Amino acid sequence: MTDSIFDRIIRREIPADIVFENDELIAFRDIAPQAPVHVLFVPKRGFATLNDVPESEAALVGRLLLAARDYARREGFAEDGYRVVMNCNRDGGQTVFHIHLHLLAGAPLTGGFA
Ligand code: DGP
Repeated sequence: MTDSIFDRIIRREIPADIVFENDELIAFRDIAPQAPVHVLFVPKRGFATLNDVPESEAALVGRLLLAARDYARREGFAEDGYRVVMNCNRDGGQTVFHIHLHLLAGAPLTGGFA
């Protein structure tokens, strides 16, 4: 389990622009957006990296992905399109060691987001 900056956001110890929350997930705007829409979807039960997620949590990872899709639908950009990315460890560009899914949208994403 983690005690990351995202755990501090979950505990409301530091502010964030929260756009979605339920019992097991939270989503907030990235502090350094790489696209017009850049939201991070974060499980409250934190694993440091995707490598640390046990098979028994497969459904949680599925719900994380579908929460991002549902947000895209609610916000009205699902049909135009979006990108979801999860970085893992150094070569994946991961900087916060609490798994999170990036949702990027709002413009054609032609470059390679890392
Ligand atoms: P990654 O490189 O995949 O670990 O992505 C971490 C992202 O988290 C990065 O895009 C910047 C964002 N981030 C880091 N610290 C904070 C913070 O305190 N608040 C918010 N909203 N985002 C943060």
